[in-house]
Amino acid sequence: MKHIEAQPFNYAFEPASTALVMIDMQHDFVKPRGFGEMLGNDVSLLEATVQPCMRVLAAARQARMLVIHTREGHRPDLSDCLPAKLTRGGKTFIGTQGPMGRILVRGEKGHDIISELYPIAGEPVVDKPGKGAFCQTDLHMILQANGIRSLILCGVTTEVCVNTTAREANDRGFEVLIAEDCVGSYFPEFHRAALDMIKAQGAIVGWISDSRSIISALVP
Ligand code: C5J
Repeated sequence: MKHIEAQPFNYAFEPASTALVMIDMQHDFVKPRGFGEMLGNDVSLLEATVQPCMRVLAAARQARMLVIHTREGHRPDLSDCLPAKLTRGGKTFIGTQGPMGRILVRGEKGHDIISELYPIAGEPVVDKPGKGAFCQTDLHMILQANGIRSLILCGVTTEVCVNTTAREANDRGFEVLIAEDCVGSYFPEFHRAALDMIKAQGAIVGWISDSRSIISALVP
């Protein structure tokens, strides 16, 4: 058993039964000219997570852990995009043409994972229509088939897709650790509160750590 320095207390894990899940590190959320920026957000807050994510990804690959990537998005005909999601925010963006193709549509550049964190052979990519990575996907089956019991979460955004996935995972019986410098939000106050909620009440949802502590446990 290995341990990662974490809050509210150290996180015990076995690399063979732990997966790194990189959530939605897509152009549309992280890079200028994507969905996030079209909504009026400052994407530099998310870009700051790329370097620490790269270091954790490299360490997980070195430790031969299962690495899974997720992408939020929809079919080109938007038949899997609920009306509420399409119109929420008062203006329609999803499916419209942007500088990197149709917003959050599968197969478009904006929807794809940024080159710095691009999946390599053997790393499953889970396409999800919602915020949580378990909702209407085969993620749970992939984790079960690989004997996974613990998750390390990185990605964006802290209070939306990362938080929803952490809660879904916890309810399904997985141990969840979030790397705080590897997750980001357009709203710093939401980021902080979202992490505090996870670790409160004796890790009610999971643990919080950082890239340095995770890497030193994975590749001592
Ligand atoms: C959002 C996400 N924020 N990946 N998606 O709409 O967090």
